[in-house]
Amino acid sequence: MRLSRGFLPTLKENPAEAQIVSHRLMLRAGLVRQTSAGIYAWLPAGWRVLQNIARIVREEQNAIGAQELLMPTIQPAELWKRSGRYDAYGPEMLRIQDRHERDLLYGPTNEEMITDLFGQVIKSYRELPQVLYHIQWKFRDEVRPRFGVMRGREFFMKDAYSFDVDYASAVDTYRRMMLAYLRTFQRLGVKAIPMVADTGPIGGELSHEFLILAPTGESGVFFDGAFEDQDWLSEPVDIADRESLDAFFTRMTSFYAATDEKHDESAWTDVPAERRREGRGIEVGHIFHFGRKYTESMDIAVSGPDGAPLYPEMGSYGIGVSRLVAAIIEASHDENGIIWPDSVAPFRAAILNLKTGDAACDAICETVYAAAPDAFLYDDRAERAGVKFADADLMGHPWQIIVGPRGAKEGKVELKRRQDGARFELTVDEAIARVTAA
Ligand code: 5CA
Repeated sequence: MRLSRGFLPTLKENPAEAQIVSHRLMLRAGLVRQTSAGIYAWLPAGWRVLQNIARIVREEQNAIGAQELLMPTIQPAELWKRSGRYDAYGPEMLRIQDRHERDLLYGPTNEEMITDLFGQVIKSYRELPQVLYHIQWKFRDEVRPRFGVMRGREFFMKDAYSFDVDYASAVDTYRRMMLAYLRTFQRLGVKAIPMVADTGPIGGELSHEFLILAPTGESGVFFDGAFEDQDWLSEPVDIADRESLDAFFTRMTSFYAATDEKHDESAWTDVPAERRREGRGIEVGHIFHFGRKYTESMDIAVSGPDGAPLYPEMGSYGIGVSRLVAAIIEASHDENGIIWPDSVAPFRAAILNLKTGDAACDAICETVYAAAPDAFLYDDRAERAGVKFADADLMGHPWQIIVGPRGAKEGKVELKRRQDGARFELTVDEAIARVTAA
């Protein structure tokens, strides 16, 4: 994309309404704009990040056999009356009436709808397990939406739902999902630590939340630093084998990790002092096993091995996709702006033309740009070099390809890595190869 033609509005000044760094940087880097309290439009750069996150989430869900579908945002109230949650959910639910005075709602979550769909399609225990998910907008009328997309009213969530024949099989599904989450967050370039959690209005007895360490987090967290060194992408787990899943879960839960609500001071003192990590965390994912809560209340059964009705065991598994954009920024920025992990960056590199109109600079920039016009943001504006450097740092591209008149004469460019400021003088071809390498 050419910056001169782009819908990429950067701001020099800090917006007064933004209290935390990710909110400030998201507005300043032109990722989002608020359209009403707690509701945001995603501008092109922000939408690219959101889609990159969704793609990684999707790949890891598919890898454990979950199937993607898409349910609507608007749901009939009748479904929630069947589960008994329509009244219980309270003022966080946005209730709507259509022209025929039928009660609808903007979905805050989808347990009821998926259970109903499941019941329409799956008739026998032989068709279990089923794991279904979608990535869709949710609405929760939060009393105090704040911190930008971190706690919005409308937000983008991946929510998966599982149906198993019995408890043991549901636990296997839960553990597979846990592994998928650890892999997802690692690929997103952040360290999210799973912690035993309360289940709240979703209900159920087995639950973990995943927290990213950041000073602005809403929960206090305590965990064993050894967790940060684990490589879940090369963890040898056979997801089709119960014993292998059990060994993985036992190893994973052997590291101490708890939010302040669940903190156990005596277990904490067993963690070697140099490995104790204490701080605040942002919840980016939450998984629940809740058994037959919805299948029973909504009377959704399949036929069991003996022909009698069998109520499947369920779990639900959320990832805050839009919240992750803010959480990644909280965990990865400096005083100049965002530092995007390669996997989620809206653009791989910015091409900074330090002297537009100079024939050599223009020619080199066009050559580089032509190599990957969708992955590169070409700063072709007639602006001062200082403005271009500042905007590129603010927007956080992993690489900057800097093209100035002196180097251009010799066919050379300067490559800068945003993460550590490392600089390399390279030929045009070398620079392209370096930046486009996996
Ligand atoms: N049905 C379950 C799991 S599918 C569920 O709704 N879980 S949840 O309430 O924990 O939400 C899942 C994730 O969505 C949370 O971990 C959080 O990362 C994100 N989330 C929840 N509320 C908001 C909000 N107001 N703004 C942004 N993200 C949110």
